[in-house]
Formats: sequence, structure tokens, C-alpha cells
Amino acid sequence: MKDPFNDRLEQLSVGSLAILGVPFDEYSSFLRGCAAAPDLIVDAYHSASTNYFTELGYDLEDDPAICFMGDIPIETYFDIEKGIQSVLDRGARTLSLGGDHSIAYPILKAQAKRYKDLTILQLDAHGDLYENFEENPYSHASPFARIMEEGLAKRLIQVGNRTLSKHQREQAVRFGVEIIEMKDWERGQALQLSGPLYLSLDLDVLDPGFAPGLSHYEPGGMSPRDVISIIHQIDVPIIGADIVEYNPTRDINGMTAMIAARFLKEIVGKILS
Ligand SMILES: [Mn+2]
Repeated sequence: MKDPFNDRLEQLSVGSLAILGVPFDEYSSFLRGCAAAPDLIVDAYHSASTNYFTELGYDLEDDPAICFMGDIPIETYFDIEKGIQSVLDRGARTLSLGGDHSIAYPILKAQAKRYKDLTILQLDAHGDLYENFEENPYSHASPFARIMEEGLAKRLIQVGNRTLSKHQREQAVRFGVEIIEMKDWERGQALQLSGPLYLSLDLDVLDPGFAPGLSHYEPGGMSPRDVISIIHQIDVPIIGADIVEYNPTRDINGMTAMIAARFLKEIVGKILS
């Protein structure tokens, strides 16, 4: 039996934007639940409670460049890399809906084969730079250590970090990570971005007061407006993106799914316009 993902691969062409689910939460350190996120974010995207226009006026409805792929077939962790690779091989771009943040490493393994000198913009309450976490080098607390030690990106820019441990500060120095900690970030602050850019959006960059559907509550975070403003500010080509760490088991009335869907719309509009 063919699965929907592989059927839809054939519909992709150069310039398509594949929105795909990565239902993987096995490497979450605290709570599971993110694996159920992708379908719920897509449902929120299509919610009749709102429309298909981005804030910047891009009309997403019936845009032939957008392809909803369904979920990457995953039996083991590195199947994620294969799924992303199969989309990139069609000349399409990927916008991945997690899943926990561990998915960023296999995604970037595939992206780095296609795009050289990547800059990653990571919006996140956490650095995810642990050498390993609870003896798992692929933990969702470690993907950016793996990415940087393998040279999969030229620059890693983190914004919103507010949980740096001593070890993670050392790792950041070791890898040359550019960090704008939440305590130092100012609304409207210009980011010195370079392309090609990969955007990794961990929803826990948000203050938990806005977004109950998170595994890790780190107070003192961004508002949805702050994140949308950062997305709008991006002035270099975005070659791919992910939205991770939505945990529907903790959400209230789908509030956080609607925020994720709004971010998804703004990112899609930014990529395609
Ligand atoms: Mn995080």
C-alpha cells in the first residue's frame, strides 16, 4: 500500500512548498505529546474561524505552490532525514511541523546537503546545545550541538533563550553561537541575518501565559506579536522552516494550535511572496 506522503511527492515541482508533519516525540526529555501536533496545526490553519490572508496581504487560499503532504513515514529517527531529502530532491522546500525539537538535526542533515553556508535562526526558550542529555545525544535538548559539530550551518542565531546552563554557555562559545538572550532582547530589535536562512521556531519561545500547549513552561517569554514581528522582519531568502514543540495534551481550547497556525501562515507567506 502506498502512503499519502509518497503519493504527494509526485505532485511537487521546483518551487513548491511542502508542508509536512513530523510526528515524532520520542526524544522529549520531560513530556510526550508533540507527536500529535501536526494534524492539529493543519486543522487550525484551515479553521473557518479565520481566513487565508497573511497580515502582509498574501492570499494563501488555493495557492498552487503550497502542498500539504501529510506525515513523513517514520519508523526510526533518521527516517526524518530521508523524508526531507525526498522533498528536496523534487526541488521543493520544506516547512516541517513537529514533533519535538530533536527533529531539527535530521532535517538539517538533509538541508545542508542542498544548501551551503546556512544561517539558522532559532527562536526558543532553550539553547538545545547539550553534548548529550540523559545519555541521549539525539535528545530534543541536543540537536543544535549535533548540527554545529557537523558543520551543517555556518551561523546559528538564537533569540529568546532564557535557560542557559553553564555547560550550554560553554557549548555556545565552542560553536560560535550568536545568542540574544530573552533578558537582552528588545522589541523591534534588528537581527543581522544572512541567507540562505533556515528558521527553527520552537513555540516555547512564547510566554506560557499565551501558549498553554507547551511541554516546557518558561515564564518571561515572547508574545505572539513579538514572534510575528520577527518573521516579518526576515529580509533574506528562507529555504526551509520548522515549527516544533506544540503539545496538544496541555493546550486549552486549541489556543496554542491557532498561534502555531498563524505563525505557519506568516512563514508560508514570507517564503512565497
Ligand atoms: Mn525549547
